[in-house]
Amino acid sequence: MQLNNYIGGTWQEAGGADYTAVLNPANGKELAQVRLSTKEDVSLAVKSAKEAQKKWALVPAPKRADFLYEIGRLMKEKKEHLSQVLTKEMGKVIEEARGEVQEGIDMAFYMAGEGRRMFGETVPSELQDKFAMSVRAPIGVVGLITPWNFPVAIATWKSFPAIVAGNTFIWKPATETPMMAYEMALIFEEAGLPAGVANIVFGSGAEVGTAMIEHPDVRVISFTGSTETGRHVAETGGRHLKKVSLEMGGKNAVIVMDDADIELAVEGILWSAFGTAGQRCTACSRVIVHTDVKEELEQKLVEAMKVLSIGDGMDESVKIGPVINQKALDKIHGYVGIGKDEGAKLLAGGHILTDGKLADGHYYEPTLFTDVKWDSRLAQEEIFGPVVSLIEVSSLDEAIEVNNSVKFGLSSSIFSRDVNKVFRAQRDLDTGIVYVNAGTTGAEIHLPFGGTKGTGNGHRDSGVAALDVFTEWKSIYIDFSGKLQRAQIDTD
Ligand code: UN1
Repeated sequence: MQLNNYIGGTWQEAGGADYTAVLNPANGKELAQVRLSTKEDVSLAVKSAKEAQKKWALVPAPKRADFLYEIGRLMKEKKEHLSQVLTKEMGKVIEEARGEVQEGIDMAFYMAGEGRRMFGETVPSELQDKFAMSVRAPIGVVGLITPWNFPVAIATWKSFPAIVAGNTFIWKPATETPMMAYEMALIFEEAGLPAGVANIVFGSGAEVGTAMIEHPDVRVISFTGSTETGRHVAETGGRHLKKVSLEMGGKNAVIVMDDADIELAVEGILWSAFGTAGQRCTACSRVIVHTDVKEELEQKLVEAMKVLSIGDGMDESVKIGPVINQKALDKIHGYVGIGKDEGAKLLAGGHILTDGKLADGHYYEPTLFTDVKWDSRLAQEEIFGPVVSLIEVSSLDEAIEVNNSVKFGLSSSIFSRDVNKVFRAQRDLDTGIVYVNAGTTGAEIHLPFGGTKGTGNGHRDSGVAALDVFTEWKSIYIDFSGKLQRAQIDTD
């Protein structure tokens, strides 16, 4: 199967000479071939998006929303198919794949609702017989660059607000997960979305991503991915005076206080640290534990980790699937080595798994370190795999300080039954998302998603906040006095 670009409502073969193969991370089998696009392919897509945007902007927002309702309905109808493609392509277990597709469906219906809201403000004017209001205006052609770990959900967080607000888009999915983008293109086509509103260009970040960022007609870039690439996107986009919305790394922590429900904390840690094989931006990578419950937590975690089944995510009984590719596996294993060198104590895991059926895939054993120093590399750098570090603290203040010591600020969590501690924590934890008595994952689509410090640059995905990325504010003054009134002068 060869995947082609979707440009201007037609399927077009990319102009590049190279192909990449899409491989199932669970068993190494080839799923599809993708021909890589060039700068010229991006130009074609931008041209068609620009042309389409002129008309699309004039379609009333509730009518634009009707397409999103239809897209949501089709996603719902194809939910099982989409989930299976997602598991095969990306590796997450089928139950989680269904959850991710559901996130996309929810986003479709939620953003469709915005077609009848998209509130601006009407405010009094300081002058008589003058009317003042602000409206959200579309920006034009926007560029979306999405990662492989949530190949559908994150794309919907960006593309659906872009659509409802009257923009058209070029979407470059990650090279590891083009099949989900292809499936979405089929849905856009079936939903009857006008040609050129949605354009998908397959290819590398260096060629396609750069061409999108440098193209003068692409006015916004919304990017989710690594901090390193995000910095490059911001620098290049900045030079071209573009609006750049970045969603990057995390080093998320669960705090377990001495008054916590330990069983609940164990469940929360397991789910958020090892679910998706630790490959969520929101994954728990540190556990900050109070001295008085450290030993108990360690024992219970080690015990609970023993029953986590690892394997191909298509098997309904499997809890942890493979990691995306060999490079990821090497990186994760590299960090385990760093942890050992830094003197952290390995309590469980620490191996690449190659036994039996696992031999052809990329599997890493869920891994737990303890006695980790808060400022060590293991505790400070993003690993993006099933590796957790326990850090001991003796007070809430110290826990918050350790949580906030990393350069990222996406998600944090506290397990405590003391309402005073909980309220202090939700105020003082410096992340964009805070959970109380739950793990660090599981953001809902109608709230802003994003983080502080090295995680982002002040923008948010999903929620109404996403509209801020894909609209400009326009302030409109209508003078019906019949004479020239001068603001700040003729006010008496
Ligand atoms: C991500 O890992 O980049 O909050 C997205 C969550 C999911 C989305 C994660 N709803 O874990």
